[in-house]
Amino acid sequence: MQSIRKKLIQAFSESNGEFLSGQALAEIAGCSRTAIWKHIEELRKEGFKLEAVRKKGYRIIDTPDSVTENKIRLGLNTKTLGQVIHYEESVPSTQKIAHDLAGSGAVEGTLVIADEQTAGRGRLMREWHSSSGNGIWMSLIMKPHLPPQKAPQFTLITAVAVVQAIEDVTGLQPQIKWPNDILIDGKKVTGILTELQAESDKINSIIIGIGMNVNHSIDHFPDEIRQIATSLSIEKGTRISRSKLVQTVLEKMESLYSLYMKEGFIPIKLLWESYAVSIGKRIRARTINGTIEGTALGITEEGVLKIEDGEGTIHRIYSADIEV
Ligand code: BT5
Repeated sequence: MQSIRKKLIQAFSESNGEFLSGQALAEIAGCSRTAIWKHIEELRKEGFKLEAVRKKGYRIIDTPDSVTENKIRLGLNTKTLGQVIHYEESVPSTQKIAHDLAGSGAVEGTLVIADEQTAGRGRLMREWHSSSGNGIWMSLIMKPHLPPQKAPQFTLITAVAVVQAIEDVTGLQPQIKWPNDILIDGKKVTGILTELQAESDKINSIIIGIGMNVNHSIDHFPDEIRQIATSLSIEKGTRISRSKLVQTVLEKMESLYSLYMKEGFIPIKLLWESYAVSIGKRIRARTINGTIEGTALGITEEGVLKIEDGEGTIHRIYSADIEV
């Protein structure tokens, strides 16, 4: 069933709004015309508007404002990332589902996405506010053949992919605050959570959680984050297609990941630094071992933040919360 739907969506993606006959669809999907008709009805129930014209066939004329599997697949231009999609309306956390899937043989690029999270989380088990229908709450499973020490670089690769996607889709110009915050005008619009399933010398899976505030108005945020959070729609003043953003994040991520696997971290580092908010500025880094104040010099070739304090000592920061 599922593979027929996949082929159908793929055919509509490639048809660029042209009609596809029932016969052509049946041939592409390898099933009967009755089966095609049933799938078309399912798509209609999901909110897709399909025009049916005698002797011409079907074409999609409108799509729902959703992040369902079908909606993300329609027009997705990737080879591996997002080729398997698990969509749920409401889950405690996409991260938890992705961990379970990764542990039971999920392929690289598997995407878990939900309309709502009831127990979304950030680093150190902090709460991640994930209200229904207006954000992107997703976890991506990656399986690079690399040692576990490389995993933090994936936070930085993802940050670059998210910034590029936001720029492409909205024209806004976000900045990155090391290691995992994407900001617009100093307010957080996206958080990234990179987690690992690994053995001592090799990564089994990296689970990359991405939380993006997209169509929130300020009232959607609870009091405690109203001063520090924003959404793309608040910044842009219009609604933004969540599915288009998901597709673009996956596309950017796929090309940055391939660049990284071919050429290493240096090209990513250069891109990352061009979007970073804190480089050259005085910052305060709160780590589990205490607070360090100084000038942010940049990141190392491993993605570690370097801070020079008042005495000229250079500190290497592996994990911290940064105040700019
Ligand atoms: C993060 O943690 O920024 C990582 C957030 C990752 C969320 C994604 S959503 C999909 C996947 N499934 C999950 O359960 N998680 C991932 P951290 O740097 O620790 O920031 C957490 C802090 O951000 C909180 O303590 C709040 O201050 C603030 N915060 C919470 N919700 C927010 C929101 N929606 N927008 C902006 N800031 C928020």
